[in-house]
Amino acid sequence: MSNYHIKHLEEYFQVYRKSVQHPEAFWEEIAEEHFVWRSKWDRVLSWDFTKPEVKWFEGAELNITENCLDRHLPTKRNSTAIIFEPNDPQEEAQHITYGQLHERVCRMANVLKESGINKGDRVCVYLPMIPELAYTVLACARIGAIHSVVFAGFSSNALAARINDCDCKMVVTSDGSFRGNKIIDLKGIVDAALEDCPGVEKVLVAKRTGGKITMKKNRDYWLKPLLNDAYADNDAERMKAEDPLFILYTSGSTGKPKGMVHTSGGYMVYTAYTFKNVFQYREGDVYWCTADIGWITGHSYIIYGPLANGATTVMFEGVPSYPDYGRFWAVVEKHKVNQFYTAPTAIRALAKENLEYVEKYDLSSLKVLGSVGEPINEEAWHWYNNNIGHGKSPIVDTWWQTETGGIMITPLPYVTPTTPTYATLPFIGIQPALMDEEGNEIMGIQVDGRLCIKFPWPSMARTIWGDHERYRDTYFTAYKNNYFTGDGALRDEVGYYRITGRVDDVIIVSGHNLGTAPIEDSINEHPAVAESAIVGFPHDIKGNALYGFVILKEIGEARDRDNLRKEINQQITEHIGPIAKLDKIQFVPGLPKTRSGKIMRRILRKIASKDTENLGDISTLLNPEVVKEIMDNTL
Ligand code: 7RM
Repeated sequence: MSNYHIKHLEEYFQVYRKSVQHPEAFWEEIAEEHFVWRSKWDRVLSWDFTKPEVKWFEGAELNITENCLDRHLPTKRNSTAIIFEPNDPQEEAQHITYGQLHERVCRMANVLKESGINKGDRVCVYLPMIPELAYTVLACARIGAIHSVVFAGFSSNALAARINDCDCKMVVTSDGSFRGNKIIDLKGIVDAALEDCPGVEKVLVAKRTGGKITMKKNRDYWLKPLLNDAYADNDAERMKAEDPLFILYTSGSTGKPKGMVHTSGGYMVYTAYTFKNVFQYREGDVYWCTADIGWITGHSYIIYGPLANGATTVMFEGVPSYPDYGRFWAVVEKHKVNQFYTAPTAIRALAKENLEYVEKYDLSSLKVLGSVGEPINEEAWHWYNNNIGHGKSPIVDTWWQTETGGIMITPLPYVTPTTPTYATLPFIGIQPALMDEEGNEIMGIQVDGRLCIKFPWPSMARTIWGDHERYRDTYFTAYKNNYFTGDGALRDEVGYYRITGRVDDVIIVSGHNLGTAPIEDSINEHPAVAESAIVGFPHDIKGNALYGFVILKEIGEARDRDNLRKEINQQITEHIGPIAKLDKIQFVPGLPKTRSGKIMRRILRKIASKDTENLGDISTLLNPEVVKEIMDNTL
């Protein structure tokens, strides 16, 4: 039996048991048999959640890019590592082989070194989804520089804050980016940001749009000529397993963004192992994750996890709606995608559109469908299952976080029977716990509580850059000796987990704890509803009452609003009970979303409570304009 590739349910339970009973022996075997190390560890794991301190494979040396690139060369030099699918479908896709990827990463590594970047330096990467983004991230890892990728949709202020927080010496960017029919002047945004970033010495600029930009003398350099002049070979730096690999910022509910620090060895082992099993990736498959590399999903499941397995990974520059709403399915057909991984927000947006956009394409290559980022509501799940998977491709609803580095609770396709809205079972090695408000673990089945993790796993973030205390306070103080996720979850009668949303989304109405997700699910099942978000607002008698923001589908637009309100509440009463009925229902054109597609309930909560003096920073929203529109029409 190979513990590396789990193929049926008994095997899952058997390997799971082993992984929690003998975690060190278990992870040692995975690490030893499936990766190359320059030197072996002295100790598999040492940990103390009170400090908190976690070390995996201490004493070992490796380079993650040797595992992602060099070791595949003997067998895969001419196999495709990355398929680059451009924004414009008329532009030709690029099939980048492992041989080519290796060479380009080596050249980029040499460029970074010659530009004065040393091991341990921070490099900010502010690039669109073009191959240079992959080259840069991997080149940093190759020389031991710490990459900090900032999603290239963030504003200059947000960019400057992230550059300064970790003292980046360099920014790698492009002249501009293509997104749908828009061209964005990325270099202009970088120039504005750098007015406030005295520590940045050099800017390397990839050419993408050919737009007019200004190049600052002795600071800005075009990348292409540097790459052409660089040596095509580069000896990977020996890195310690616990050396930082990257920093990735994630926004907290308050305060400045947190620079989560991930390290090399454990992150590699866990992302590779989860990739193999969660997507049941087989030799020759084509895998596509639609996330941006600016998010953890892109780091772990476009770059590191797939490449560590020698997989073919699609990198898509565009958006789901360009040139029309069929683009995802056109790409699936074109590249014969076998595993497709996206977010519920994208699924809901596409489900709103005419089915003809789906039916035009041959989706028979698909074997596995994935979902990540927020709870997938039941209606979206069925739409995905019926129209994309044709009932034949299991849906893996994967729960995890920037902080966890890799997928934590998930079905394994063709292994774990799935249930809509359930992330199902913990991945191998993961020990979840549900806690009550007093900090006691809730045992048994058919219970709900706050989701914690009791035992370290290899890819957990080790600290917040420059603020270890905040790391401890945020994740390790609420529940002693546990990592607190910030999410609520329930465990059903077979032990499956359902994530009910951030615990700050729990609303207590007349003493009843109501999770937002099940109520939104119920609303979304109404045929006229496209999407919804509910929040609580103060109520004299109930403590809190529920306020729903509802986006209608086209068919709903023509309907009588008061009737719709009645029908929605009727439906909630049937699904959940009268306690979950909404006091107010406002029909809105859109919901305020973060750039990774999560609804910003914080803003809706303020609007519902008529407390709009201080909405906080809304500049990082995907659609700040919708906020005013909603405010002007509050009930
Ligand atoms: C991977 C990612 C993390 C938060 C997390 C949850 C929510 C993510 C699911 C989910 C329900 C899921 N990282 N979340 N996946 N909720 N079901 N399958 O999204 O750091 O950006 O966000 O996202 O609340 O804590 S993240």
